[in-house]
Amino acid sequence: MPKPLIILPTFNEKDTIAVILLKVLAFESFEVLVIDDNSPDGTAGIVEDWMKNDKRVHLLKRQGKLGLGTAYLAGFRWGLEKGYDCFIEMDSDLSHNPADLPKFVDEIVNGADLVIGSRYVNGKISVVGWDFRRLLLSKFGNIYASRILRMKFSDLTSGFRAYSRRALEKIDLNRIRSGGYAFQIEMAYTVWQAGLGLKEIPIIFTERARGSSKMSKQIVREAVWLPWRLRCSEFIKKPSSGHLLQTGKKF
Ligand SMILES: Nc1nc2c(ncn2[C@@H]2O[C@H](COP(=O)(O)OP(=O)(O)OP(=O)(O)O)[C@@H](O)[C@H]2O)c(=O)[nH]1
Ligand SMILES: [Mg+2]
Repeated sequence: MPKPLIILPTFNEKDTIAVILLKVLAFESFEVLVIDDNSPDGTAGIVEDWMKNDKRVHLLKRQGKLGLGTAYLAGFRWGLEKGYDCFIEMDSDLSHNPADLPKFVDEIVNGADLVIGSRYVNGKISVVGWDFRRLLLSKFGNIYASRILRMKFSDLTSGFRAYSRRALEKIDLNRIRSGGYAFQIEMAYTVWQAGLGLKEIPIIFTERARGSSKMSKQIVREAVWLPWRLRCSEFIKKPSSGHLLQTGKKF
């Protein structure tokens, strides 16, 4: 049986963190690492209270808001050192459904190195609560990135995903530079270029009902430039592309 670590980045998620912990810890084999960037709303305090009664909850406290990308990288390094072998990224705002978690673990057990929870499998849109503008931005952003990078995936920006230990050991985490959505794209591309196996599984994404979004224009700008930066890097380092476990197709 794998040893899964669910990594929950938090910045001002006091309204949802306890519910997420309850739902994730309902699965007996799961452990949780919360990475909190000194949330002014006291999110870390709620987690610390949980830790008094539950050894499966861990907390990394950082000094201030250092971004989603570096939060996940810190979580991966922490988990690798402690010997976990399945690493699941999940938002802490209830947009991702904890009931889906076992499906991610199953795919890792079956040999996938990156499992992406996709909102757009087979041309369907499985998003609840977004206005048209937000949907368009996400859908167009995904088509844009996958075309430029020649990766036939429907949801490269999804933040609900699982990595095998092998994937995180094989890629050089020190070379990952991006923050928000771009971080998800850069990680998927890096796993792909390492020749590893990727798979998409369908999820339903529900817009947060509480707390506030940390999305910004800067995060969108970064994601616009990233695919071109990654393509340019191919001129320096010859890629060995990975494979899509679902269909075996490539652009
Ligand atoms: N530790 C840490 N967590 C962050 C940071 N920025 C965002 N997060 C967390 O990352 C997750 C995703 O952030 P969201 O604000 O929900 O971003 P999003 O899901 O792209 O946007 P919405 O759909 O508007 O919610 C949430 O759990 C946030 O609390 C950060 O700088 N540091
Ligand atoms: Mg969110």
